[in-house]
Amino acid sequence: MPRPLIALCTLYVAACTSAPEREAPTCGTPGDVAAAADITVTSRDALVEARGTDFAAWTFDGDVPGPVWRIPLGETRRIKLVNQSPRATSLHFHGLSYAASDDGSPEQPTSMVEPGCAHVYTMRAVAPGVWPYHSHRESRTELAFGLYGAVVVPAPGEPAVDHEFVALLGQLGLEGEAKAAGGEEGEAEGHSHKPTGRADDDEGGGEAAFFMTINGRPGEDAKVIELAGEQYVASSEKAAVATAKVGQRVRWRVANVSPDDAHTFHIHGHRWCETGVPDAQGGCLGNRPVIDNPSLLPSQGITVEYVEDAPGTWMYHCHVIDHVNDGMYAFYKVEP
Ligand SMILES: [Cu+2]
Repeated sequence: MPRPLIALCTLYVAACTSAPEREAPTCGTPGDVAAAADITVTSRDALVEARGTDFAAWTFDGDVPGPVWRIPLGETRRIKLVNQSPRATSLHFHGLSYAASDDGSPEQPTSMVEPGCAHVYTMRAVAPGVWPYHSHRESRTELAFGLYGAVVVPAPGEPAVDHEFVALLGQLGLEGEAKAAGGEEGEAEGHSHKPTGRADDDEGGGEAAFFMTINGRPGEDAKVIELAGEQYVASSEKAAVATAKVGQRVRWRVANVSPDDAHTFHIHGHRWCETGVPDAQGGCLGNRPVIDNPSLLPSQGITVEYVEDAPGTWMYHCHVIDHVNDGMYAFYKVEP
């Protein structure tokens, strides 16, 4: 019998004689389980293939990263999180406007979603940008094991582009730490272990997995996320390559979703304005500088835009070389 039940039975002997084997979840917002929403997302554990191993990830909708949503400026979305994982999870949004009760942090307990429960977060897009979201129960571990995604709020009047890609710079696992992680005293059964990333992480022993990733995969297994209509779609094939043609206008939505590390975003053979797109003479609006390797601290995002002028197959990557070695790179092909 789980320890919490034993404790409960000590207090409520009579009740326990007829109590069911399993504790019913105590939901912070029980009415939200059946509530309507514009978007529904499910947290659940899943295996994610990375460099030939199955990484035991914590996910939104079964993959890493979770969905990328597009919300027009000024619009509101009711986003429902259904928790099918064995531990409490939440949605905590950057950059959007919301009531404190939808913060998705332990300080707002009704916005934390226990296993088997649901919560509807009401989010209003008030500022353009690429904004990460993540579970905020234990953010460091959750970001490292996959519980993140992003919201894109397009700037009003921004020009249509031929390709809009998303690149979320993150990781799978916590380098050098996961192997030592073990059960936590006092946690309820069913979520008593910290993840190691190995598919067999209940068995003990072996090397803990760790990768630096773009869109949830190390380089060899690159995943491309591209806007198709009003939806961001992730590639399903292995080693996907982002593609464009000379003369096309290309936009990247880039964000750092690592818990601790700063990243940069560099595309070989390319450069762009810190804000906006270079004019015909290569200058930038307001004399802002031309750059090719912006820095992103954790949970910062940036929009990159240029008119394609460089045929070839190019690597794009974080320029912290240790991160490249751990997998934070992918490829971009420009046709003439
Ligand atoms: Cu990096």
